[in-house]
Amino acid sequence: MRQVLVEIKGAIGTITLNNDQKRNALSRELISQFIEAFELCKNNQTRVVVLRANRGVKVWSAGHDITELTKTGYDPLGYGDPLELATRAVREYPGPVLALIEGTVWGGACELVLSCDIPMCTPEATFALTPARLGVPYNPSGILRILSEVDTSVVKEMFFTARPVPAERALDVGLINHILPSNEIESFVYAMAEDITHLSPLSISIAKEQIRAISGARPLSPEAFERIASLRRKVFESQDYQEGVTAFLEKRKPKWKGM
Ligand code: YXS
Repeated sequence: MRQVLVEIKGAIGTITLNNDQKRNALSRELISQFIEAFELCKNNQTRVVVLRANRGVKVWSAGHDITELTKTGYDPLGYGDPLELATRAVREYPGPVLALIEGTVWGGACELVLSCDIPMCTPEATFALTPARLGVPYNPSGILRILSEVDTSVVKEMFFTARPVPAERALDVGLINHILPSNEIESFVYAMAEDITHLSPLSISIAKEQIRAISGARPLSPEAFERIASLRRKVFESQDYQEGVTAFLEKRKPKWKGM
């Protein structure tokens, strides 16, 4: 079964997450098909991509595939990690990527949504950043990307409570651009996509790249970077990290030791 579907109609591509059984967990296999889909759209000079899950899902994506989170001692969110590759495919796509979100969004899938250029959702959608549920040390570039879209105090609340943020509040804090009822969201998203296809592709693609370069430009001294790297190593080498992942897979609550 294809875990990611892609359909190109005229200048608009639709990429659909299609592994409902595993709640569209972002596994290596799903991400490899995801990146292929974006390559196909790029090779077809597709101007706009709509990224969605199947119509009516309860879970848009459950985030990183927890069964693939590496064991203690290895960075779970390294530069070459599937989640990083997925967000990079979206950010580097030369045209706008519109996210059509129904259902709940978890963990690294929130960052994937925030990597999209224009995220839109139905009123039932929620967004939860969940590293603290699993003992995962989130990565600095991911945090920087989230901070470039959402206020620091809101980002702290999301990381520290792991609570799902409802659509209304997500709109207020800049996580998403529009909320539409489920019977209107498709026509709204594709009307916007259609409008974009009538505008200058060059102007739009360099505006996207400039916004990406400027919003991500925050000075970080080598010393600060090394300190962050050592803090993250302390976490991904911890027993708590292994306990968080194991507890999820054993469908039980984790017992944190803080070490
Ligand atoms: O038992 P089976 O084989 O049917 O599989 C179950 C789940 O194990 C599986 N599944 C996942 N497998 C791998 N990775 C996942 N993230 C994941 N989520 C779910 O899908 C099957 C159906 O799941 P089930 O029965 O729990 O479905 P549900 O409808 O009752 O509940 C849906 C969720 C999303 C509320 C629940 O599955 C859930 O809480 N999933 C984990 C959400 C989460 O914590 N995601 C963060 C992943 S780690 C990540 O993204 C970053 C590394 S970080 O942690 O830093 O944010």
